Amino acid sequence: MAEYKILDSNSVKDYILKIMPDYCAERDDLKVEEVGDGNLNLVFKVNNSKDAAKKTLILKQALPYVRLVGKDWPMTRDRSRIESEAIKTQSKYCPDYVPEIFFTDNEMSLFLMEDLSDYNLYAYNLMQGEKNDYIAEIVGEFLAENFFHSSDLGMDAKEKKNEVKKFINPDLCKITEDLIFTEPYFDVERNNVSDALRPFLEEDFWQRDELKTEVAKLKYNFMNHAEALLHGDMHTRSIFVKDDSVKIFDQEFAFYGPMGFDFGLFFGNLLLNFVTQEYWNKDKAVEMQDHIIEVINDTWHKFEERFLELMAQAEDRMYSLESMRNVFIKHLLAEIAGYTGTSAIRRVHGLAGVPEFWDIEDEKTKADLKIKALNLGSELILKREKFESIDDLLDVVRKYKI
Ligand code: SR1
Ligand code: MG
Repeated sequence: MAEYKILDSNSVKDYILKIMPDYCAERDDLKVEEVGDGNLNLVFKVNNSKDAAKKTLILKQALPYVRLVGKDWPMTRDRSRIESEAIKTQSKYCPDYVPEIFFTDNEMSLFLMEDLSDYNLYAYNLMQGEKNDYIAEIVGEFLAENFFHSSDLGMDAKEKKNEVKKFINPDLCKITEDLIFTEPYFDVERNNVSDALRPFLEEDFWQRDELKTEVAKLKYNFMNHAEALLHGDMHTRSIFVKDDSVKIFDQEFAFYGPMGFDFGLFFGNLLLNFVTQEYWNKDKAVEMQDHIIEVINDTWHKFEERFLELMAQAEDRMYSLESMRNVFIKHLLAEIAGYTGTSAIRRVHGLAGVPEFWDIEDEKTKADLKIKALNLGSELILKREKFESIDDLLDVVRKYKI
């Protein structure tokens, strides 16, 4: 294995020829393009222009810093190991729902995986008014299988503790701790606050002391509840869709944390899409909002059905108790509501936003929709302990329909 160096389109060719000599006979036949548009890494698309039988590859390399900000924000390269390990672990239970990994080089902080560029990012589909009806079933199953099998409910206790160790991811968790659980609640430099939104934040949102207390509790739970292997960044642009296929990718934030957090990322980002439908799909905003509500409802029900089935078979007889199963689900639902709220709020004015807001040109329209998202997120956080069912949670969401 080579010593770490940052690759470019040219050196990727040398690297591929070295590790996969059979991939391409002539260096000039290799085509390499940097296609990364994320906040953290380099992503190269590699193909053999002379041999269509050779699959296009994606090479993802972690930089020693945050790409979005630059060298002033150093970042561990170990995230590359974590990402490939997490994908491999998740593929044990759901091989069809994560990208295939062909090769890993931890020294170079990179791995090679299948090319999914014929897929679409789920968030953009929804913004364009496109529905993917199978998504709820797949995400629900993915979460149920992975949460059960990576937790003490479905894994030997000693083995699970070793897994927790393997996925200790302090630097990436710190990003989440700061960007999701602290900064949006204060006037800090890294936030992205427009003049149109500032008065609401100063006079209202940043004054919400009860909300801050509840978010502090959610933050503490995030930092201290090593329950299951999480994706850690499972928003609607970490999910690719094509026809009836779904691929969940970008697992570099993976770690052992509370199950409700991944759900919260998915649902929170769906709600940003929900709130902005009146801008993106004026003619069918109501239809799309109903669809998003249905996706949340169906994802939860699919999860609940499969997870309870698995829990009933848990080897530890304490965990298969019916009373335990009921308490578990009730607690999880409240946690999900809380993390749905925090995940929506952080994308409104924190560092690293979402296309649902970026691309709205009129600042007043954008601020009004952002205020809606902040109020919806807050309400979910504050009311979370009262929810008895997903429908109770969705009743709050329905109040924000146009
Ligand atoms: C500095 S990283 C900002 C965000 O990008 C990633 O995709 C995560 O969502 C992180 O919070
Ligand atoms: Mg990401």
